[in-house]
Amino acid sequence: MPQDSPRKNLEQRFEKRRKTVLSQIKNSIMVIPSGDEKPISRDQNYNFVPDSDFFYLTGFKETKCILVLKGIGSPKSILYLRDRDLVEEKWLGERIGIKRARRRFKLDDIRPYANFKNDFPALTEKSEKIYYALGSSKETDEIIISNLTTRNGPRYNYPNELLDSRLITSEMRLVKDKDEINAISRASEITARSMLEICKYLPDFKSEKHAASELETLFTKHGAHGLAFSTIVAAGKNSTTLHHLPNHSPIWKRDLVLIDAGAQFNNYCGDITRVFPISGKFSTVQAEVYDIVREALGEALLSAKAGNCLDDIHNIAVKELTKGLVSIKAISSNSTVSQIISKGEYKNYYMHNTGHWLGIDVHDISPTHYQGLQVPSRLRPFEPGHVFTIEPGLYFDPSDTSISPELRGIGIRLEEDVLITPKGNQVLSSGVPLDRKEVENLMNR
Ligand SMILES: [Mn+2]
Repeated sequence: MPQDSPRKNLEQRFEKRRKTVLSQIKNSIMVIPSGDEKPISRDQNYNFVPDSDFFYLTGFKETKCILVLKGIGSPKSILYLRDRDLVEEKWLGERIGIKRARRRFKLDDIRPYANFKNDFPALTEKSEKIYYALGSSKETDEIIISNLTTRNGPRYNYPNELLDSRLITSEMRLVKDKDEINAISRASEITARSMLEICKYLPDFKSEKHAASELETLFTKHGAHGLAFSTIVAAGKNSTTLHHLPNHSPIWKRDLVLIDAGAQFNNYCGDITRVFPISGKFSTVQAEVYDIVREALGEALLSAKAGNCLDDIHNIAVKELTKGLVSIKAISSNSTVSQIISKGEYKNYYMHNTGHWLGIDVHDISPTHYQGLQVPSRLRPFEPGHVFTIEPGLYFDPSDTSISPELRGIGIRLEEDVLITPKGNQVLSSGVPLDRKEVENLMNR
């Protein structure tokens, strides 16, 4: 039997996802724009990134597109996009156009973008609900709102209810299919490999900014398509700022450097954090803090299995970190660990959650319901195919006089990307060592 072409397989995957949506929106319609360009200043725009749900359902990345999934009568999927325009394309690059899109996509209809506004009343006739995420495109917002707002409502034969389309897509996107797992694994591998290669050279770089650029160049060299988020390179006390952006100040010999970065592959994200000692060796106090965070990550990882949830992972990490805070006397040992936790005293040094879902978005979309009830996604039991990060940390403010001077300005975070499997879990980011001695060895290669 001849094999299907990769392109055809790809299109079947997106068609399958659209059919899953269509089976859930009987007598209703879903509208998902690819999103608008966002200006930096004057006539300059940020790099265009398509709306994640739009990408999930089409695999397509052009601006000014609208996917319409119509669950009224016989289910239909329609894509609105801009036709070819050779003058515009001369400036902005080639686009697919109506004719080629009809050949490529497994959609029921392809129509010109400009027609959406006039088509909208006919599209929604007899529809009960519109599923649409307000704010996803200004132009589409306006069309939908103006059609829904009437002084003589409720309307006969047209939808009177607007529901967030993400109620459906967030649930679908939580369990990753084989292709998605492959893409996240690639993004993670590229991130790990690049970090492994760069850490030895950290003492040679002029600044955090220089290190960040070199790391991003390695991502590209190893096949990344982009960045999952703004690269964090934080030297010395900058590591106590959770989302510190790299600056031009030099990296000193005594510094620890925290790198939290992620490559993007096929629009899927990796997200890894490691901490490297520039001198090649952690000081005694740095080593103590590092080992506490390492231990918290190791313990949390043991609980990353089907049936547990992000909250379980967080509670385990908090317990380990708190025990450590007592052992290094950052928190007084007059109270028990559970008392310290219930009073929240550890939050001075650990102020974030221990993980987040990972996917097309680095903080991937979280569903709000489970088995028909409103349930926060941190209580959602893990299932095979869930992918998330585990990232405990400890941060000692440089100006905190309640702790010993040696602790001040130390920030350690360690982060792995984890896939839940039928047997337990698989760490997708294992390419960079975690154990302190091994990290020191990397620096002294
Ligand atoms: Mn993260």
